Formats: sequence, structure tokens, C-alpha cells
Amino acid sequence: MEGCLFCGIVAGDVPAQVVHSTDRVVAFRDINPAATVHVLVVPREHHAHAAELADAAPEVSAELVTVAAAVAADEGHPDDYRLVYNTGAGAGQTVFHAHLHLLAGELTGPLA
Ligand code: DGP
Repeated sequence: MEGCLFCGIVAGDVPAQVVHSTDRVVAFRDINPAATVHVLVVPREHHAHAAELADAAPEVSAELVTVAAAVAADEGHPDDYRLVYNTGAGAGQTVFHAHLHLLAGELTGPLA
């Protein structure tokens, strides 16, 4: 989607530290980490938020969780991590391309 930051990252037009990618999903480090491990897992296809993604592509929605688990394990936290979706500006969503926050290790700041 034109003008979407995370579509730009998925396309490789905006630089990001990508840690995992599949045909349908990309995972990259959050630019403003709130934990020692803070990775965003996003669908390649644009959907505004988690519920819209789950409605349109439930299998991709599930894949975000399995990719997050794989990244948590790769980062040394196979059994202890948090998964967060902010949905709506009132809940702190600032980028309107669905993204799952993976947080592990020590919390170092608030989630935007
Ligand atoms: P949310 O507040 O749930 O919409 O989370 C958006 C997250 O995106 C926030 O934690 C900061 C992160 N973010 C914003 N801009 C960039 C960027 O240009 N690159 C990366 N890697 N992360 C970004």
C-alpha cells in the first residue's frame, strides 16, 4: 500500500534489521525497542490491524505467531516471551499495517 511504512520495509525500500522472513511474513527489529529483544512480525500483504488480517487470511495470522516463536527461540528465549497487538490509535497503534510485537528478555521501556 502506497505510503505505508511497513509495506516499504517488506518491499526492501525502507531499511530494517530483518531477522526472519518467509513467503508471507517478515520479522524485523523494532526501531525503538521496549525490551532487550523487540521484534515486529508483519504480513507481507497489507492489512490495517490484527483482526482485519485474521478475517482475511487466518493462516497468515497464525504464521505470525509461529514465526514469533521461532524468532524468540533464535534469540535465546524459547519459553518466555510476550506477544502484543496494539489495535487503534487509542490503544497506541501508530503504524496501520498489522504487526505483532515480540518482546523477550528484560523490559526496557513502554510500548508506544
Ligand atoms: P505500534 O505502536 O503498535 O503501532 O508499533 C509500531 C512500532 O513500530 C513501534 O514500536 C516503533 C516501530 N517503528 C516505527 N517506525 C519504524 C521504522 O522505521 N523501522 C522499524 N524497524 N520500526 C519502526
